[in-house]
Amino acid sequence: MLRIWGRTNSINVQKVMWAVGELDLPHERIDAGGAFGGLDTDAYGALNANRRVPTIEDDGVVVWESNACVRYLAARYGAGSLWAEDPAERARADRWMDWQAATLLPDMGVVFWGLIRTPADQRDPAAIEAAAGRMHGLFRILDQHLADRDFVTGRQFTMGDIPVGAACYRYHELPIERPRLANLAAWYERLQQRAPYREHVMIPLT
Ligand SMILES: N[C@@H](CCC(=O)N[C@@H](CS)C(=O)NCC(=O)O)C(=O)O
Repeated sequence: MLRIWGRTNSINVQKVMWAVGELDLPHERIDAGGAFGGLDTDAYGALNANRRVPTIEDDGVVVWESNACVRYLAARYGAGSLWAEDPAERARADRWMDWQAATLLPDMGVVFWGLIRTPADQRDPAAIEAAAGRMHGLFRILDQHLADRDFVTGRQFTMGDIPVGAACYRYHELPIERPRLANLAAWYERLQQRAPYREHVMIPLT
């Protein structure tokens, strides 16, 4: 049985659970991290020396790093749906997965942590505003990419939509002003038609 360690309000856990939902995999999710703790035990450290969530274990295979978990599940269970066998097609998904983690997350993290997880009297408004400005610019790039595509790789939903899709929900839920990005909005509408997205990603920001 596939096991996933992680708390539901973590975007990185949400990516994995969304993939699990899309693939309809039998699984057990174990609350870990945040208020649940459990990351400092020897048993968890043996699974993931970084002591972060998510971690998955599938038939003896242990994977950590959320995007690596999504890729593993897609490769193992999602050939032809989440996973493209053609390297060029798969690269079209990979680049947006890496873009979410390496390019978007630094600024999005400042805004999310600043506005959602930091008490009002301890916030750095200038840093939040500057990061929000950069974040809008990054979503504008994704918006332009989506101008002639239903999903990030083309006509079909793939693993490439998962990290940026999870980030897109947060973007729309953050208490900030956003530019009107029509292509992004249309894609976000399409994502909302997917039950696993609604179940695992579209939950209150905490
Ligand atoms: N790059 C890692 C980041 C993992 C990470 O930082 N996870 C956070 C939650 S989003 C965590 O474990 N925080 C400590 C905790 O939950 O106690 C990934 O994508 O999986």
